[in-house]
Amino acid sequence: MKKCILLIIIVAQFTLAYLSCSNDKAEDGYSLWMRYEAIDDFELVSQYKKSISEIVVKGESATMDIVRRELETALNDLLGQDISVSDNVTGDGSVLVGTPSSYSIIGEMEIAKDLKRLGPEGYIIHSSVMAGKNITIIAANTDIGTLYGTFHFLRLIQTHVALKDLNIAQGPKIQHRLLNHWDNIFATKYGTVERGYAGETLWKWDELPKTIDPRYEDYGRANASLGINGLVLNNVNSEPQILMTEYLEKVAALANVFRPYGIRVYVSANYSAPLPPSDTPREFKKWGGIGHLKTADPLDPDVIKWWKKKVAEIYQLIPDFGGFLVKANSENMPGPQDYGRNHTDGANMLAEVLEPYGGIVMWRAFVYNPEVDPDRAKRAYKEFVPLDGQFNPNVFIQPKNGPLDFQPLEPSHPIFGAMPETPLLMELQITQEYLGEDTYLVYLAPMWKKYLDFDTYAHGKGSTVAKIIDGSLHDYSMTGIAGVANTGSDRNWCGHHFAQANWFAFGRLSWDYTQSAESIADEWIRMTWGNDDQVVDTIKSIMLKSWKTSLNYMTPLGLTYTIGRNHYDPDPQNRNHQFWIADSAGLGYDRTDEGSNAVKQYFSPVKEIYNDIQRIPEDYVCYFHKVNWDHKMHSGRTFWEELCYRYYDGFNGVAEIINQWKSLKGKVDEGRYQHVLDRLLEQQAHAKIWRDTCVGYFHEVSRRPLPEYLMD
Ligand code: BDP
Repeated sequence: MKKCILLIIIVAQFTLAYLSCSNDKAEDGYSLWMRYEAIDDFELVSQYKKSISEIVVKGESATMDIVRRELETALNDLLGQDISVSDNVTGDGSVLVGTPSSYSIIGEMEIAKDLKRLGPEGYIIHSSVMAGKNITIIAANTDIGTLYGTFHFLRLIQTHVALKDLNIAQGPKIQHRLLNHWDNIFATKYGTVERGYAGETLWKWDELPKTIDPRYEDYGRANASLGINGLVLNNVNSEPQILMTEYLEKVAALANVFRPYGIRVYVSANYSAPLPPSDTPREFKKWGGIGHLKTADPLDPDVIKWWKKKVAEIYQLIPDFGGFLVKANSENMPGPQDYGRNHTDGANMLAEVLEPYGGIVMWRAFVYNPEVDPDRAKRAYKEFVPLDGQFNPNVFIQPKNGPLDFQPLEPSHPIFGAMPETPLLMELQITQEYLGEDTYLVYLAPMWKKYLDFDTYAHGKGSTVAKIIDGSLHDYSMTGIAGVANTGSDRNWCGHHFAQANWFAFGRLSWDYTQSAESIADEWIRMTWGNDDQVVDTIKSIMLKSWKTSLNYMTPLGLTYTIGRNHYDPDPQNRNHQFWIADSAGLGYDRTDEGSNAVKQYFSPVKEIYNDIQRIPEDYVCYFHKVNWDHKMHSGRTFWEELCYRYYDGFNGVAEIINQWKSLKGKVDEGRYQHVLDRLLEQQAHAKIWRDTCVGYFHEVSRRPLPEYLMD
């Protein structure tokens, strides 16, 4: 009988293993990088089973319950067998999770010394011996730290790393790692997520606070797996109603879901909130408020009182509320300048009100008032840099990565390095507003790395943007980074299956920006698509070339804004004389010392290099120079030929990607395979439109012949 049962178990195990590695398993992308697919390498599984025989999670809290649940589900799924959960280490192979306060023995161990320097969110994963037993310990100073450590530990298994002699100690390099949701609380002309391409907003405002969609929990979990610790829930073009009690109760309900995942909630506040409601439609951009005051002047005592009361109400409902994100005096949003005050007056008033509760203000620097300077690229710097040192300590200034907007590529924002007394929180865009929305496959980490690694020379060589935002260059009192979220109600969260990689990469880089775009891609692929060598190598190669590919058929050589008003189709004709000038002499925007002199906003030697057409990196040449069509490029081609070459190269790159993707048929699940292929084919058709429209237009303006080799 026993033998018979054993046989049944073995057969069942083989069948299970077979089923789980066959590629017709329906996958819809909902599980993201937490698929916990059963490992089909029996050798590896047996090694893992030796290191993992039981789970011992010390501590009672909602977060520790999540840790327990995550470890149990993940390990059972990955290893294909039930892992026992014990109260104490009973033998070799225990995975022990805890903090010095939940399990005092941890505090007495050697690793406790390391824990001290890792801060509240850091963790240690260590192969240890306890009471003569070989165990793996996941230790942290706080419960949240153990959750982060747990996800790291599971990542090792998901990516098939051996669990021998583990000695991992990590803490985040940046304190505030935030997603900015551009979600509207009411449906507007943009749909319910501005620049969102993955369905509707995740927040079901109508149902909250009574009904809690189980998806919120999954969202918290996914973000925690990346170390994201803050969510700004609503659009920077903020509807003032978010601050009404009715909505704050909804916000509080979301905060309750996210709290055990280490995530604080924030809201975008509308500066007009103290004013009475306006019945003017939003299209006219005349914002009213939710109050009854005649003014929203930050220096008016009644206005201050109004905000104090509002903030007290918020903290009553949400004791760990994060603070406000504010888009003021930008794109018709109201702000202190409407009352003759400046950004300092505006931000500091809110900061003072939030300060007693530990709240912060994130004041956006995305401003481009034409009265400040004829060159849009110079305006934010000119408005903000003179105010350095005048903001309260709990104010971040939040610029975008580049000075214009989220273009496929721009130079780094010159503000980085120029505000040593004011913490700068960099805003990146995860959603692909200017990069093909949910149609294009574009992996953004290589672009973000370019910004993070950019050397500003603010304090000489090595003054990278990363060192500015992590606070080490200027000794900032607080540090932060934000990504405009690309998530929505689509079943796979992000629209395009590959857009998940950008959410993942943003989180991973926020935690540790020293990781390479390649290693992050490697992790994501293994966790999301599988560990098969061919799958990993092919997808990685696709991802790493994808951004350059789209860049080349959209805005090569430092061009920006060749895109139409819908932010999707090409429309160079209507952008000429707006963001660059194209005529029979050449193409670009003269920002040298003979032009707008935007180069002056950078430090030496960057400014001299950008000023010199021979030395500037060619990727930025049209951004800083009006380039003569016959200018000789490094390739030996003329500028005109190079421009055409890039457009064609970009288009050809998509064809190459499609071929690579096709080689994976049968290697990845059919559902996701076909979904991605369909989008790639759509991308290819659109890339052709881009190439032909742009080359055609510049051909007409330049009156240069099309290079012959392109005619075949
Ligand atoms: C632009 C977007 C717009 C945003 C704005 C911003 O087109 O939808 O409101 O940025 O960041 O890129 O405030």
